[in-house]
Amino acid sequence: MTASATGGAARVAVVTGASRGLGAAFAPMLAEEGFALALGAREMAGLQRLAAELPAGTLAHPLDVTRGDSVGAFAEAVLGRFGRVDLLVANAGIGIFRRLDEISAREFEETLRVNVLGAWAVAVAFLAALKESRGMVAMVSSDVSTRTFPTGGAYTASKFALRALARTLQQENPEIRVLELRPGAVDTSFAGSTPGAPGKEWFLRPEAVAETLRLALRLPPEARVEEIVIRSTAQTPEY
Ligand code: NJP
Repeated sequence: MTASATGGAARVAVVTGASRGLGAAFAPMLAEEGFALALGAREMAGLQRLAAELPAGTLAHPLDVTRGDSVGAFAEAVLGRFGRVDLLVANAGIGIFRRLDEISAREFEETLRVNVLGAWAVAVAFLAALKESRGMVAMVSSDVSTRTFPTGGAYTASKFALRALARTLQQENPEIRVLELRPGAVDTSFAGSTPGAPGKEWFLRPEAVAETLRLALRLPPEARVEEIVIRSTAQTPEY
């Protein structure tokens, strides 16, 4: 693969859930690191606003990770445009927080469909390209992928499952590197919250999580960082 096939960029990064929040913070960091970018989410307005601030050639394409046809069309557009993928940031995710006797089947199912099956579908769609480039998958999981709390049953079940998915993906594909990136509370629109709302002053800024991914990307290729937990110093450390 030549650099001209990637519009001059040596490496290509795909970010899912890039219309806002963490995904929108990963993108400029990755552009600074020299990646050409492919951004996916359902809300095109957010993707296009972000792409307008990024280098020309950034691809903004609709993506619903819960729909196989959408994942297929997205992967086709990315591979058609760039011909390679070096980094997949599987970041799209939702959070619905209710007690187990209050959450509906539809809400539980949607949580698993986005956070687990969505990440699986996207990873599989780009797997051949990632193996060819000996690339990296960063699964954006959570500090709660190893612990539970009341009202977090559906969400933590999805992130425990995502952790299992990340590890199995790694075991099955030694050519690539799989990172489980595990942020604590981050000031985004997550779970219907408002960025900058009162009470969220102590949350991590999304840019701090992006900087964490940057550290992992800058390590030598023989170094495989398997997981990173990053939390605000104001958050109680719970292991
Ligand atoms: O949340 P938010 P974050 N298909 O709501 C997209 C994890 N995390 O940035 O489709 C494709 O601002 C949605 O796009 P749209 C969390 O579990 C967070 O904080 O346009 N994309 C938007 O771009 C998640 O995995 C915290 O609605 C879909 C993005 O996902 C990741 O961080 C703590 C989609 C969500 O942006 C990013 O979440 C933690 C679909 N079907 C883990 N559904 C935290 N913020 O405190 C949603 O431990 N998206």
